[in-house]
Amino acid sequence: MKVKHQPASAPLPTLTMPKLEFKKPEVPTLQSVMQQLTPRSSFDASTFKAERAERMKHQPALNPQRLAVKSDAPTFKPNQLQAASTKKPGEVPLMLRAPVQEAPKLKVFTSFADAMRELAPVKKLLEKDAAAKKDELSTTLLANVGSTKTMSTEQKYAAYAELVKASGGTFDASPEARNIVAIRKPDLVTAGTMSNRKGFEGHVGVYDDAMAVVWKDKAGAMHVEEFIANTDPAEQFSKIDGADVNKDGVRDTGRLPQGFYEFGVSTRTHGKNHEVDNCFRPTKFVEVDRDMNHDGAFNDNTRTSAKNSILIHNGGGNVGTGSAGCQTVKSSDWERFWNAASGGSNSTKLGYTLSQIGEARLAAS
Ligand SMILES: [Ca+2]
Ligand SMILES: [Ca+2]
Repeated sequence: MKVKHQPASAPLPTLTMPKLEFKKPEVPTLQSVMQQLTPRSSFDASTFKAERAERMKHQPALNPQRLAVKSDAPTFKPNQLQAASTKKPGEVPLMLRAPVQEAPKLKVFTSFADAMRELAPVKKLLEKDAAAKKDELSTTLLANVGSTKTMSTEQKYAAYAELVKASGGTFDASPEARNIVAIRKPDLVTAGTMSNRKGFEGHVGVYDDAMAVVWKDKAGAMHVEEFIANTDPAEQFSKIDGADVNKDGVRDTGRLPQGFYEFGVSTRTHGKNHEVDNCFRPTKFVEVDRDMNHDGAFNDNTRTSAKNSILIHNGGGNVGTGSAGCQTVKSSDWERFWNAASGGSNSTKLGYTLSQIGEARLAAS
């Protein structure tokens, strides 16, 4: 083939560059991440209200005389639920089996003093005639659980560290690492006074649990700060936030079992104005004991996942504990708690130990 020679003077063809469009890579925004982490942040208020009104219609009151109104839906034991959810994966997921922090089976102490006395290293400390020290924590609070009031900071540090170990946990004694330790006085869901607040009817819960933040600083000095807290769900919020495990149309309130859990600094979105608050959130999914027969007690032998919804947060407000299962610190103590707990060198992954004294019983049992 003969190539036609083009004279050098001929104009060169004009080349046009294809227009390049640079697409911004899709980096998740803080908001989109928060929406994934915090289901309530994506709430549409009107839908939420309508759904809640519908749910409330089906909620039996937690009044023992009205408990005769029972659902015909079968109740499941945890192993049955697990079998059901693993056998037929296409069906309604009755239970979410994600990586779960297993709560170890623990001895239930009858009192804080009992717990402390059983622990040999602490026994020595308690036997010492410790000089009475003024404690920041209200005396009424620790009256429920024995008292650390007369203990020195070093004794308290040792006592809480032992309680962490006795609860199957790992106490982090590295410099500036925080440990959160709670002592629960268990309550029925019906604890506290009754609220008639629209959409939040029910008992408001009580702050009768203790929480402590325990650490050693860089210089090796021990620190223990104690707070008024709550670790039990309250009826007025559990109706709104609990999961309906057996799909009988009634939400099954969940309570975090005693044990050792890993939490990290996080935020939560709440309220009608979608306020964003600091909180601690579990780093892995946790399981909770469900009140399947809605009598207010957690003796139903049903433990299912609550994903990472069990937070440690400000109880907020003036009435009640603000908890549908979360671990809440009384508002007046919150700022001090947050400053003590979140400033640690291990704040993204710190141990939360929940110990328990006895078990709440129904009047009839
Ligand atoms: Ca309690
Ligand atoms: Ca029950």
